[in-house]
Amino acid sequence: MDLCEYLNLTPEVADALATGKPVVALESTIISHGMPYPENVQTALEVERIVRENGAVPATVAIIGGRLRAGLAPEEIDYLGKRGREVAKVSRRDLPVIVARGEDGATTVAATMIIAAHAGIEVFATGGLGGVHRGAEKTMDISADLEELAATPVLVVCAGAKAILDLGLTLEYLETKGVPVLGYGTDELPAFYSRESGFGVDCRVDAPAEVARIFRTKRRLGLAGGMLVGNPIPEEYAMDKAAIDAAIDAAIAEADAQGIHGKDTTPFLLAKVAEITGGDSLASNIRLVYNNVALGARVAAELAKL
Ligand code: PSU
Ligand code: MN
Repeated sequence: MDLCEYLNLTPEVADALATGKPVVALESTIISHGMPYPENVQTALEVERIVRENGAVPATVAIIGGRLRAGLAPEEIDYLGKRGREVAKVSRRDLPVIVARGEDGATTVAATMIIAAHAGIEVFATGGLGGVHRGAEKTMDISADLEELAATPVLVVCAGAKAILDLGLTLEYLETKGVPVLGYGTDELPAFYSRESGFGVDCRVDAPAEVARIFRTKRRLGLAGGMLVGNPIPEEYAMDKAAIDAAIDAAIAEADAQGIHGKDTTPFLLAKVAEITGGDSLASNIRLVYNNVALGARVAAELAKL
């Protein structure tokens, strides 16, 4: 028995995969732990609409009642969004526990990649990636997302990573693990709320077809693992770097003071930054996700031709 025995696809996703139509996986931790209700549910539903508008079938990934799912009904998205942080945040190590107990889980980038790969979905779009946390030389807090990119053949489109992480160390880790990091229309890894980070990517790409060709070539070469595409937030929604950096510094200080650690760190920091910046960071966050899923759908459409 393998993981597929535990997996349910919606008829629409199953049909798209069987007939070679483009499909884009979407994660659910961003719904339950990454944004407040009701914006999280509105965003998740709008994201599915944008994927369709750009020519692909959306497959929101989660665990419901112990079943791995690719493709959710709107009521299930609403359920995960309403329960928010009461839903278990599920990364690779949490999968067996939640499945064995028949519980619900919101999947991180890592767990979404695992489920997408088993379903046969090659493209996954989200907001931000987990990575090497600032101070990781002491805490060893390095997201399992990075190991998953090293191991699992899924292309991840994101807006880079928030400065709650050490972006330089995150890129070093990905380099060590042999994960290609592409910049979409940029030479730099985007810093989530802002377009620039000062850290260079491996290669700049300027068209969805180019991204698709590189990913397909990676797989044909027999190289294990995934690939990362950093897609900068549209200029008009980018935030002032000084303001967002100050909010992030304050959030990290608060997390340290409260002794937040382990899987709680990222959700805590995300919520704190949103609180400190008022609605501003949430509005930017939503816009960059829309931008990423549109690109993901266009890349998936190109990949389907190769
Ligand atoms: N970064 C964001 N928004 C998010 C996350 C990260 O800007 O919602 C979520 C993603 O699901 C990611 C997870 O996979 O947090 C990483 O958590 P950890 O650092 O505990 O691996
Ligand atoms: Mn961590």
